Amino acid sequence: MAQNHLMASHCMTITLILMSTLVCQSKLLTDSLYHELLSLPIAGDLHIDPESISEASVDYGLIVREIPAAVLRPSYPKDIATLVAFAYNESAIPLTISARGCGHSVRGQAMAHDGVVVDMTSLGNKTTVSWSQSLGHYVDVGGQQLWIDVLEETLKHGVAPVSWTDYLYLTVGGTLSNAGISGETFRYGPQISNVYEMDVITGTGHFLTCSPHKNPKLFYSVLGGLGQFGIITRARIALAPASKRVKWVRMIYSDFSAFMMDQERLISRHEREQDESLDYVEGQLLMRRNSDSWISFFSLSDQPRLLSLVTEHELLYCIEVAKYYDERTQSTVDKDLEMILKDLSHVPEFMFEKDVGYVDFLNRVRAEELVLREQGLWNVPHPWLNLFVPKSRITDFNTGVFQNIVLRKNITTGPVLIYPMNNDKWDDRMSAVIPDEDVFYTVGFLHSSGFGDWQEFDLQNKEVLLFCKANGIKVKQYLPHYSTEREWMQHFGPKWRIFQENKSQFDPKILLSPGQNIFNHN
Ligand code: ZME
Repeated sequence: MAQNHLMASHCMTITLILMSTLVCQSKLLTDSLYHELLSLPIAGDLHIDPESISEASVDYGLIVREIPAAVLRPSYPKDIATLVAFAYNESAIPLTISARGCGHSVRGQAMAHDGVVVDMTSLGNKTTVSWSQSLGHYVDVGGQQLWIDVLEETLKHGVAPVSWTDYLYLTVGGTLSNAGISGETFRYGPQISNVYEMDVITGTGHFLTCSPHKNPKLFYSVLGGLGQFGIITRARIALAPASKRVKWVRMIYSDFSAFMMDQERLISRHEREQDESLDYVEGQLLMRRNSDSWISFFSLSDQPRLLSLVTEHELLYCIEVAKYYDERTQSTVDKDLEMILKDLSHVPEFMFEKDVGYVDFLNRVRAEELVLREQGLWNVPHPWLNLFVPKSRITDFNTGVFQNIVLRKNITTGPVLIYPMNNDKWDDRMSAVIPDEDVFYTVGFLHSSGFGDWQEFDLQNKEVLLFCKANGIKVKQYLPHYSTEREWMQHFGPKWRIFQENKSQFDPKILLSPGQNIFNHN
């Protein structure tokens, strides 16, 4: 072991000498910082080669670029604690630290300018499914693990998590630091509402287990905490018996008010508490301009009349629902679904149904990814904007944003998601911020900029936010991106004081996740 560390340190020293002749290093990266890092027992897991550095300098958004001093690929969670404890206790130079999973942030949230990016994926997969009298089935997974791997492992035991994101190649730590939302959220709450316990390395280098009963302040701060309080190395997640197949339905609306009323009915308490209710409710804005992002769901024989309807109306709205089933429920699922959908007001003859495997459904965005990769349209800028819009203003939002800004600009490529969820499935003690109405919509502009020209989308995003501000529509950003403290204070509203207080307890030296730009405004 000691030998290994010496060897590794030696290698790093040589690389260092080579590096300093190759790249223009930032002023902060003094020899003394490297000298100190090298003396740590984790020296062998620190990387400063150009490839490691440049990988950690970008994210899925391809909009911001921040160059770290080094990348840590920990062998064990305690290696992260060693790094953070060094940064907190010893480092003469302020050393920021960011946990990075797959780097699926879109505004540099997992970056650390002149700091250390912890490449969590080096920790690998370890999944333990357990059962207890009080909790039923649950799974312990590393913060670095992908949800697709959690799904695969839990299915071996006939169980699975109940709340998902649309895309499963994201890490557990990453989604729990935000919220983790999808079509299941209306019924089961976001992913952060389905966590029993976590192991967290705080900004002081302490390795703590937290839950609603043990270190509760840390538990509630970390969930939706944007990486500000600690690094999640383990999460214990609620499981339920897994389904086998899915009835997957899309219904088309030309009238926004009918669309909205039906969507709200489908997520209402009355509906969701029926035993045989829907498992998933989402929705999308359909336009000719972004038809690439929605047309493939429909059969070739249905596509012409859909394209003709969208040309006639310019804007269509689509409600997408799913009902999960297994051997036990397959004989009744069609009848149950028919009951749930029977009085809806979609355009007549514009309901489309598919029957797919459970994993194929949950992993549906992966199929889109593979197509986009094939076309060279995956690793392109993603100037995404995700908003939570209070229900009371969603009609004004439709008029001002969808019917005015979006149609007039006519630049939207990629999906535009719109679906409602229930406030009572969120826990206000957690750091995640939502509007304070019983029902609010998520609206996601998942722009893809095929020509590398993201600025025009950014201008549209700014116009949308300005419209909301000017009209008093109190939207909250999901996966928020702000650059001033004033905006962050406004974002957190009444939670700001607690958020700040928790910061000073768990990361008093402001070392963690600097890429969020919340506390590091000098
Ligand atoms: C770039 C891309 C995003 C391709 C498909 N998507 C998505 N489709 C549907 N829901 C999504 C999504 N990305 C997040 N949620």
